Amino acid sequence: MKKTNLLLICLLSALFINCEDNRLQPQIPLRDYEEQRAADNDSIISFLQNHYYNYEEFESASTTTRVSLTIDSLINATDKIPLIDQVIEHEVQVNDGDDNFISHTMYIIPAREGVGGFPSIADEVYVTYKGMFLDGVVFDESESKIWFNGLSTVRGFFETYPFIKHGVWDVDPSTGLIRHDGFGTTIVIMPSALGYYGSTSAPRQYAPLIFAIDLYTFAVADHDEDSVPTIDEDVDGDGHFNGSNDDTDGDGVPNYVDNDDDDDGILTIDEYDVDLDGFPDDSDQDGIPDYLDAS
Ligand SMILES: [Ca+2]
Ligand SMILES: [Ca+2]
Ligand SMILES: [Ca+2]
Ligand SMILES: [Ca+2]
Repeated sequence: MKKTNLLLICLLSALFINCEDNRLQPQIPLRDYEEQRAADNDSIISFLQNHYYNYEEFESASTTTRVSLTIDSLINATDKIPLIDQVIEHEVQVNDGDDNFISHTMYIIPAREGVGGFPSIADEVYVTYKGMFLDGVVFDESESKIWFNGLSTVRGFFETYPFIKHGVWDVDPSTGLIRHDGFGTTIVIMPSALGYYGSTSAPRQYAPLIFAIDLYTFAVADHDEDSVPTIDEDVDGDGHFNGSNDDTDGDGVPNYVDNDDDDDGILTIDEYDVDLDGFPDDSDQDGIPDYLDAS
């Protein structure tokens, strides 16, 4: 089967102007988010109770070796630890398209702890990954390391970044090739609303997704290159970058892609931290930093 990089659908498809807000515009109405949330969560809980993953392989593998996730039924392996006993729950708010935010639960398993720090949800990551449906069908996998731009994948994928520690790398003097070591691997099981939901270009509509993500390194994203990290341009801190609260000057361009956030004619990069003390400047000391203060 030809492998396509379905995560990149987000970048290429007109359905996903920006995946981070999951505002889909399909031909037929989307299913009710509340009903789908409940159905997906029931499917996921049942799946977690009845399956296990190859955790022994992850435990015994060398820290330089990538392990490919496999998940099997507990029916013939009753001595294995069920997924439900290994998951951490994480709530994520999703916009249902009418600016109602519905809380969805994603289930996270840190399969292998990395040695470095965690990216933010907005950062650029260098990863390998495997994506599966609950029935075990692999719909996407990259065994080769690739970069993903910040916020360019389905939400449940980038919401997992703060749960994966990166690794370290060096150059093998004998071959000149880069060697990676100590990278973290995290498994996430997510409802369809954090995946492709009802997108007509989805590999399967309304399907909960499983990903295993191996994180080699990352770069702090700054989409508009205004020197403010993208994660700090989520003004209200709700994890959504296109919200009405995230456009300080109200010009329709959210701060993370607006290089003059207060529309005062001075580029953000020229008024954010001019004295280079590591803090946003606030000349008139009114509590509003200069780059967000048009007055
Ligand atoms: Ca926001
Ligand atoms: Ca703006
Ligand atoms: Ca900006
Ligand atoms: Ca400005």
